Amino acid sequence: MIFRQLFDPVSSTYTYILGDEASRQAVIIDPVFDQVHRDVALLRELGLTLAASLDTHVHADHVTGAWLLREELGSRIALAASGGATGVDLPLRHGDRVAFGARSLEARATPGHTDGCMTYVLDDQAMAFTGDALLIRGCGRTDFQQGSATRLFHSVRTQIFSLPDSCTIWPGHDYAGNTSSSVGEEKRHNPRLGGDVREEDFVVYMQNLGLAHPRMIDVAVPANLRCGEPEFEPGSLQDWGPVQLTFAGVPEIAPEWIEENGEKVHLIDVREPHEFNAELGHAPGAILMPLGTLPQRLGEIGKDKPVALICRSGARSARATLFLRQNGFDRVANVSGGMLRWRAMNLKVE
Ligand SMILES: N[C@@H](CCC(=O)N[C@@H](CS)C(=O)NCC(=O)O)C(=O)O
Ligand SMILES: [Fe+2]
Repeated sequence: MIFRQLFDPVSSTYTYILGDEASRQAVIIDPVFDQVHRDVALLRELGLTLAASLDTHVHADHVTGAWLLREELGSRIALAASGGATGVDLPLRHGDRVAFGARSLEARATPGHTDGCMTYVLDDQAMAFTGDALLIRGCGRTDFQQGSATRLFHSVRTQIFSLPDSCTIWPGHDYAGNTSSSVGEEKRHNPRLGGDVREEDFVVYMQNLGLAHPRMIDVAVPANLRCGEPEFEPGSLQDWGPVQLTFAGVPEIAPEWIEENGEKVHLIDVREPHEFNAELGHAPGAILMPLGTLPQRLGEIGKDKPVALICRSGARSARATLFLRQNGFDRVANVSGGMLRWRAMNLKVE
C-alpha cells in the first residue's frame, strides 16, 4: 500500500493519503483547505486517483479541504452522517466501509470530542486513524461541539482499545512533533485513558484541561458544516494560464503554452550568457537575466504581465520562480523541463 503522513504547521493537523498499489485508487483523511494544492500535486506525482476524502469530524481549528478536492479532482466527500454537514456525498454510519481499489477503511463511531467523530480502521486492522478521539498520550478536548468525556471514554475503550495491540495509531493532530503510536502503547501509557484509569478519573481530568479556545473556531465550524465550501470564490493559481503547483511548491507551466502565448508573459531566461546563444538556443522574446544577477535586476521586471522563467532543465528557473514569489511577484511560473523539453518538443527557437 502507498501511505503518506502530511502535516499542516498552522493547525498541527495530520493529513493522510492511502493508495492501493495496483489500481492507483486513493483516499485522503483530514485534508486541510490551505494545503489542497500540495495534496493534489503529491497525488499527481504518485500517479494516484482520489476516490474520496474522509474527515474524522467537523473540525474547529482548520477548514477541511474536502470541497476543494472535489472541485479539483471529483473525489467524493465522506463524513459521519451525524456531523450534520451539508454537501456530503457519503454520509457514514458506524460499520460503513469506504473502498479504494482492493483496500478499504471501516468507519467506527467514536463520539466524545464531538458527537460525530469517526475512527477509520484499515481492512487488516494494521492502522487506525483516530482523528481527535485518541491522540498520542492524549485525546481531544470535550468542552465544545457536543463534547462529552463519558462518551469519549467509552468510545476509546470499546472501539479503539479493542483493536490489536500492534495496530498503529495515526492521530488527527500532534502538538509536540510525535507522529504515530500503537494501541498497545496507548493502552499502557496514555495518562488519561490507559492503564487502570477509571471513567470518573478521566472526567475530572478533562474538566481541568484549561485549554484556550481554538483561534479559528468561529470561521472553521461554519465552513466545515459546508464541507469547506468557501463563501467567496477561492483565489486560483490558474487565473492567467494553466499553472500547476508541484509537491516541491513550485508553480509550473507547460512550454507549449508559453510558445503559443509568448506575448502575454515576460519570459526570463536565467541561464549564463554563453548558454543563451549556444546549441540549445533560446525561446523567442526571452530576456537574459542569469540567476545570480536576479536580486540586483528585479526592478527591470515589469509587473504588467505574468512572469515565466526558463533555464536548461528547469532547476535554476525553479529557484528563480520561488525567489520572485518571495519578492512580491504573484503571477509567476517555471517553464517545466526548460530548454531541453522546449527543444525536444520542436518549439521555435532563436
Ligand atoms: N491552540 C489551538 C487549539 C488546539 C485544540 O483545541 N485542539 C483540539 C483538537 S481540534 C484538541 O482537542 N486539543 C487537545 C489538546 O490540545 O490536548 C488553536 O487555536 O487552534
Ligand atoms: Fe478536533
